[in-house]
Amino acid sequence: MRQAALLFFFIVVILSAARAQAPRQTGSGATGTITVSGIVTHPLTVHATDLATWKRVNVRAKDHDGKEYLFSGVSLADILLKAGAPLGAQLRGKQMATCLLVKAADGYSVTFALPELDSAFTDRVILLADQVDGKPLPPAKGPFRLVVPGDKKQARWIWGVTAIVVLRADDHATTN
Ligand SMILES: Nc1nc2c(c(=O)[nH]1)N[C@H]1C(S)=C(S)[C@@H](COP(=O)(O)O)O[C@H]1N2
Ligand SMILES: [Mo]
Repeated sequence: MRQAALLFFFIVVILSAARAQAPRQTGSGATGTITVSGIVTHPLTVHATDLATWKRVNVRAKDHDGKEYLFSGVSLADILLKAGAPLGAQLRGKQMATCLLVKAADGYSVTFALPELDSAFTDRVILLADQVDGKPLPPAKGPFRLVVPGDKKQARWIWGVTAIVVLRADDHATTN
C-alpha cells in the first residue's frame, strides 16, 4: 500500500516536470508568447497571462467567412505603449516613418504604419485577440490573432502571432 502511494507520488512528480519543460505548442505552431522588439524603450515578452490581466477590449468584426464575431483581447496600441513605442505625443516628425512588422509562426508577416493604430490619428482599434465569442481562439487560429476592423480584406488578420518588431522605414534604423 505504501509502495503504491510512493509510486503514485513519483509518477505525479515526473509528469508535472515533463509538463513544465515542454513549450506550449498550438495548432498554428506558435508558442504562447509574443516578443515586442526594435525601436522600443522596453522590449517585452507578452504571455497569455499578461493579456488576461491587461485592459480588455471587445471588438465586433466580420471575419473572412463573412460572419460577425465578438473578438476580445488587448488593443495593439496598448501593448506598444507598454513597450515604449513612439506613440501619442511622440508620433511626429521623424517618427512618422515608424512601422510595425508583425510575424507569425508559419512565416507569414504583415506591416502597419504606427499612425494606423494611434488613437490621436484614428478611432479604429486593432486588437490582439485571444478569444472569440467568449472562448479561446481555435488552435489553428491561435493563441493570438490580430483583428483589423475596417480592412476590406482580412489579409492582415494574422494568426499564430509570435513577434512584433517596431522599425523605422526611412533609414532602416533599429535603434532610436
Ligand atoms: N499566420 C497567418 N495568418 C494569416 C494568413 C496566413 O497565411 N498565415 N492568411 C491571411 C489571409 S490572406 C486571410 S484572408 C485571413 C483569413 O483567413 P481564414 O479565412 O483562414 O480565417 O487570414 C490571414 N492571416
Ligand atoms: Mo486572404
